[in-house]
Amino acid sequence: MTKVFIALGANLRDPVSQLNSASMALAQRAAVDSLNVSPYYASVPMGDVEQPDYVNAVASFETNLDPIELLDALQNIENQQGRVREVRWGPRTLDLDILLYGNQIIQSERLIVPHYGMKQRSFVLIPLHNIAPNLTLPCGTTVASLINVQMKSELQQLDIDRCSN
Ligand code: ROI
Repeated sequence: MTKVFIALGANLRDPVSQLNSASMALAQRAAVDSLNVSPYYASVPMGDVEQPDYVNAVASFETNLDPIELLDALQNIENQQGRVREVRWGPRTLDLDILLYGNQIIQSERLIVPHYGMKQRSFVLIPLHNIAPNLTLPCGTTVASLINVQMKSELQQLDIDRCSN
């Protein structure tokens, strides 16, 4: 079994419902009782494309899937939830990114892990820190050390009933 961390993001078609549905779909791929989902956060879109605010979260679970099987499973979930994304850096119904696959460093054509942008993104680091406060990345850096005051000001925790299983 390997512990994996997945970033969830959505900004179209009721983003909170998208994340709830995705969490339930992830639970079906996760080892029993191993799924953890962070609080949900509203976050201002990163990038220059004019688009609605995002809802972001991070999930972790234990899995027997190898990295590419996991990637395929995530893309299936995105597609099942009717993912539309025409514009690069544009809005999407659901984005599921592998942040971490155990302590592995993966650089293949389809998959780069750790996720390339995760060390700079408040909407990844803060929910990741919520569910794994003592986590160290494969490069040796702790998640806690990457979070600054500015990042905390970029997110607003949503006070809603989220799906935790
Ligand atoms: N911006 C935010 N705030 N959250 C995201 O999940 C997100 N995803 C993206 C881009 C377009 C880079 N911007 C984002 O893919």
